[in-house]
This record gives sequence, C-alpha cells and structure tokens, in this order.
Amino acid sequence: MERVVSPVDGGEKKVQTIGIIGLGYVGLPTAIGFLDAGFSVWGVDISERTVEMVKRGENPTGDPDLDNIVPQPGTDNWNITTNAAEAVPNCDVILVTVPTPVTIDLKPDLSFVASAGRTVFESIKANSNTIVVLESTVYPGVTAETWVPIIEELGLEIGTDVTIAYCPERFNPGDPARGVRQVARVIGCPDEKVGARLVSLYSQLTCEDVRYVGAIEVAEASKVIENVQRDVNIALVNELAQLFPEIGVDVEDVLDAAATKWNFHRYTPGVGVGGHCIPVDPYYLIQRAAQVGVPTELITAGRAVNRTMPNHVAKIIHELLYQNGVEAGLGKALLLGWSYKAEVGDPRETPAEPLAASLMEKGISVSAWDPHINDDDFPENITVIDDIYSAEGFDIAILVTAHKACVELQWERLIGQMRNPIFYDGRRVMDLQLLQELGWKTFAVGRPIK
Ligand code: SAJ
Repeated sequence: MERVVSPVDGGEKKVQTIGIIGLGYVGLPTAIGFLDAGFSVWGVDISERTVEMVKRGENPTGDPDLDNIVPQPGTDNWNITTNAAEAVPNCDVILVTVPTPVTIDLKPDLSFVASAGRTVFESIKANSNTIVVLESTVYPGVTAETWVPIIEELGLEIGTDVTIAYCPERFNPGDPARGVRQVARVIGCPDEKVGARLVSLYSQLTCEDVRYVGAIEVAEASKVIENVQRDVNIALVNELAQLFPEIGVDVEDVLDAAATKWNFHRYTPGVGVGGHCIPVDPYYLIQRAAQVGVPTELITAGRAVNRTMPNHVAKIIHELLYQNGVEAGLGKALLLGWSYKAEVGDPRETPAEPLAASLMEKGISVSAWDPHINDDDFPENITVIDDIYSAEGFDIAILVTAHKACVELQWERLIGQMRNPIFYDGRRVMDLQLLQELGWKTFAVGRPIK
C-alpha cells in the first residue's frame, strides 16, 4: 500500500497517522486516545483473539474502564490488524507498547521489545524518517541497545529512514482519573527537533504537562525509578506491618499518626505487591546496575520484603486457624479477590497466587471468588467460587483484593455460611469494628492478634 504522504507543516511533515504496536492495557487506551484526539490510527497486535475482539468493538483487556470505549466496527480512521507490514507504511509515528516482563529467574525479558521493533523496522519506507517511540518500561539504555543493531542490520539510516525515541507509558489501570488523556508525560530523544515534535504530538493526547527531557536514557530511567520508589515505599510499610504487631501496636494507627506530618507519604501494607509494573520494574534497574557493578541493596531488599508478604500472611492464617480449634489439614480458606489490584481483572503477579500456595503447603484448602477474573484465569489447584452466597463451610475469609464488590459484600449473610466466622483484612480497608458487631472474629495485616 502506498504511504499516505502527510501535508508539510512548516518544513516538518504534520503527524496525522499514528501506529500502536501492542493493544493491551496500555496500547489499546493509547490508540483510542489518539483516535479521539483526531488522528488516524493503525493498531497492531500479534494476538488474533485481541485483534478480532477489538475489531468487533470489544475490550480484550481486564480493565473495565475500556469496556464501552472501544470503537465500533466501521469507525473512520480506525484500522486494526495483526499485520505490521500493512500498518507501518501508513504511519508518521509508531508507538510500541509491548510487555516487558521478567523471566523465571527475575531477569528482564526484552524479547517483545526486540521482536516488535524488528517487525516495525522491516516495514519502514526509505527516507520516511518515521518516528518509532518505545513506551514500555525498561532500564536506561534498552531502547538504543535493542533497536539500533536491528536498524543497522536492515540497512536503515537513523535520521533519514527512522528516528527512535522513548516516552514511558504512565497509565493507571482501573483509575479513570488517570487515563492516557490525563497524565503528564516525558520524552527522551537524541534529536531535539524530533523531541519537540513528539512534545507537540503527545500534548494533543493528554491535557497534562509533556516535557522533553533530553537523552532517551533520562526518560527510561525516570520511568523505572517511579516504580522502584513505589515498591521500596510499600516494602517499608510491609516491614513495619511485620514489626508493630510484635510490640502490640497496629501499624495502621502508627501510619495514620505519622501521616499528620506534612511530608510523610502514606502507603498501605497488604498481602503483597502484584501487577505488571511495581513488582517487575525494580528488576530492570537491578539488572542495569549489575551491568555497571553498582550495588542496589535497598532496591533488592525492598523486593525481598514485598515477596515475603504472602508467606508471612499465610503463617498468621495458619496460626489463627490453630488458635480457633481448626484441625490441622482440615482448614478451609476463602480468598475474596484474586486480581493484583482493585477494580481490574488482572491476575499478573498477583500475591493471591503465592498466598494460596503457602496456605496449601500448610494443609489449608483454598477457594477464591473474584467477579473481575474469568474462571480460566485462576490456577488449576484453586477451587473457583462463582456465587459467593453459595460458598459454604469455610473457616476463614481473607480479603486479598479491595474490589468494591468484596468490600460491600453482605457480611451479615456471609457469616451464616462460614464454619468459623474468622475474617482477615489483607488490604486494611474494612471497618473491623462493624464486622465484629456482626459476629465476625476480625484480624488484619499489621494488626496485633489479641
Ligand atoms: N500496593 C500496596 N500498598 C500500597 C499501594 C499498592 O500493597 O500502598 C499494592 C497493590 O495492592 C498492588 C501493587 O501494590 O498489588 C501495585 O499497585 P499500584 O497501585 O502501584 O498499581 P499498578 O501496578 O497498576 O501501578 C500503576 C503504575 N502505573 C504505571 O506504571 C504507568 C504506577 O506507576 C502508578 O504509581 C500506580 O499505577 C498508581 O498510581 O496507582
């Protein structure tokens, strides 16, 4: 297909057509955002299922905020395909929003960045100077180290055929107030003029600040440390949640008191830290630091604390069942919520999984109920509860995900279904006093077991 040549605007081609590679939690809302901002959009995904659902105007992600905004079939300027070779020649700017997970041994997995880059660069038109922007979270250096060798191998010339840049996605799944059109962005690019063009482009997507920050590595580093900082801060309150009950103090009382200070940043302890960002991104910076021989003891320790939380909570649950006369090997636990985060249906890196595994190792059977998660997204060894008010004979109900649907359960009804009316608040969001008045024996992460 001949490339649609955009009209010239002050010597620079006016950007009219945007390509998005990867239509997941970030790519799909980004594609919709640019369509709503008046651009022609080509969306590409390797998954036939994803492409067919998006073509039908359906939401293939677990983020309910996207349920009713996927453009319907026949929408103008909205082109969805599995074929990057079809899409790329039409695009002035291409955004790559593919996963950057970690491997089983917690090392960065850059295979998606490399393969997506290759499919784009293979289809770029000579002399088009197409701008290709990586949005996925990586460590400083990845964009250039991964993409430049491919560009050179394909005989493309940077600045003539293609220019690369980095603009980290900042998107908060399940938080409509912080979607792609409401968050500030930073842009790194070796070519200042292209950087300025991207500032102007993203300023049409979001109403918040868009800033050119210079080198690609500055933008890459800013994003990864945003999430490292969050992980370390959560680790601190999780460590305090293990300490304070041992000295007879509820960590939440302490955090509430400390939060009266103007520069105390409030985080909440929980059963663990899940998702595709916070528990993953620190390993990217740890890897980069290891490459240059700089220790990252604090970042590494923060990850270790957060990873121990599910097992810490399982030990407490085991103790609670024993103290309440539940025979070893006969305990039955009901997990309320499985998703890593409230109001989304995303099981990636959910702490529910290690929590369930640890409970089962202690001879406690585990069932789970999560209205946001499809039955086939649960592990095989978990008994899935579809109707919470049919759940019978459990010894303990554990709040793992603070979905509204969990918090607002009919607790006076549920207690009648329990074999033992024990409740454990793994997210510190419940009114425990109220539950106690209903007859529940209440416990919570970071709270002394009286
Ligand atoms: N969590 C805690 N205690 C806290 C906050 C979170 O245990 O005080 C847990 C959550 O339960 C969850 C995990 O940490 O299991 C991650 O929660 P999150 O709120 O950080 O949610 P994410 O993973 O969706 O993070 C996204 C990130 N956005 C991007 O990477 C673009 C992150 O940078 C945002 O800061 C975060 O949303 C946000 O602001 O909520």
